[in-house]
Amino acid sequence: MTSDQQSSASSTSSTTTSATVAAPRDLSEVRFPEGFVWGTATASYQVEGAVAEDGRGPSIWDTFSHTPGKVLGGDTGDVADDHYHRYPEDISLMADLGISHYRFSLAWPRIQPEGRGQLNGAGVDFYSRLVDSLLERGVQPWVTLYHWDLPQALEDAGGWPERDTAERFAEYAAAVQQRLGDRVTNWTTLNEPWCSAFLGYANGVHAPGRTEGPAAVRAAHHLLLGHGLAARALREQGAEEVGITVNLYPVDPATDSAADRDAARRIDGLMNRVFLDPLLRGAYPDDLVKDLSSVVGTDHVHEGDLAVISTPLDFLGVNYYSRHVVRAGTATGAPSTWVGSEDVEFVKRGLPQTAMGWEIDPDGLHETLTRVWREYDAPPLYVTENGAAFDDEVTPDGRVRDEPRRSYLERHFAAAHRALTEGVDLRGYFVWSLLDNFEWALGYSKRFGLVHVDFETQRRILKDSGHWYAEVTRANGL
Ligand code: IFM
Repeated sequence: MTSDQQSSASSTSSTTTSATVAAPRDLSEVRFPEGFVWGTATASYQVEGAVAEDGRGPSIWDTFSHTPGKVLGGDTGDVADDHYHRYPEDISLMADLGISHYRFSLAWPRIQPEGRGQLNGAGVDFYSRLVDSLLERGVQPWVTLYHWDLPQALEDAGGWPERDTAERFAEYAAAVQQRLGDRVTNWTTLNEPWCSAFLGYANGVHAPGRTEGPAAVRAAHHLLLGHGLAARALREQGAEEVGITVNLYPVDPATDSAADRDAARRIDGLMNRVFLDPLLRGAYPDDLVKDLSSVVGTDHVHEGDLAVISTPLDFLGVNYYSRHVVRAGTATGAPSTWVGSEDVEFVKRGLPQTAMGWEIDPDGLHETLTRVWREYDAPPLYVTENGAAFDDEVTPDGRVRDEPRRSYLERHFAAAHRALTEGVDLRGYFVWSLLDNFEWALGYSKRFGLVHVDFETQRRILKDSGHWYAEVTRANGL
């Protein structure tokens, strides 16, 4: 995107820019710009359940979670939060939280059970009802088209390592926008393509569970291509705001040695620049292409692909959870996420961690936002996910006193605000997650919600952090 395109994208958006955000003297003075978007996020397979209802086809996550040994405790998304049936109650909770936006994903196999062809009317109707109910309660729908639940039929045909999957994705995106585009203005093509490509096809901890490094690199390219093709199709059909969400990490070397600095460069390439550069500069980074040359060639990158992939964005979603600190080490021979850099080791710094074992590093959010803003010609940014899992407990009085989550969020909101005061055009923030839900390979063992869910009874309880978040959204500040 050129500077002209960027300023035109900015000027057509409904929210104000960050130019006038003053630096606060303390947390109580942290105020976000007028129109700042406050939201919560979920994803279809993590919350919906109802996997065999109303014509939904199987996804790779149904297959994977039903394969013994793949998900902790044998958990599956068969019921999850039963959001498919309980969405009216969940929308009431959103209203209690005072959020203006709800970020959710569409289950592609609910809409196209086989991943191609005619739409399943009952699946579309579900999302249509959801959108209508949100709008009735004054909550704007923020739709993600793909949050990892690929129709199994497409995986059977080769999955994301095959170019055809990108074409199928664009068709699905265009078809669904025709049905919901009269009420949905914000369209995110993909959530965290890094996870789909590298956790799904390189180390296999996510569906479809393949451990083929070269296939993972091809998958990353076809995810990007699918994004670009879909973005163009959505635009041509008049979609107002089109973007993508990537998960980014600052990557630091453990020491100043040349070997550790090179390890950090390589992981930054595989984690961040592999997506940011094609999307925002129209090219893969030279050093990454060189790093991967012994693993996979570039035959899968066709002429014109990068122009499609770098179709201008109206916004970029950034998901942030922690920082990577790395050193050069020795490959173990086990399937690795880090294709071609299997020798790199990840180092802990002894910081407090969430229940995921992720070190808590709010400065990393500030660093990520300012880096994207300064190093790339980026469109307006949104934090589309940030949040934390902790081992919550319901006390006998029916409360969840999750002070660690409240404090985590407060520190990250303050870090995002700091980026705003430095000129980053950050337009909104979505907390992950609205509800405790199916945390992928870790099943129901990790709770990220602002709302506690009893998975036996489906009873919901707004946690203390949720009550606090409601104050933040109403005050538009801390
Ligand atoms: O639960 C996930 C979500 O689906 C994608 N981003 C990270 C979250 C926490 O792991």
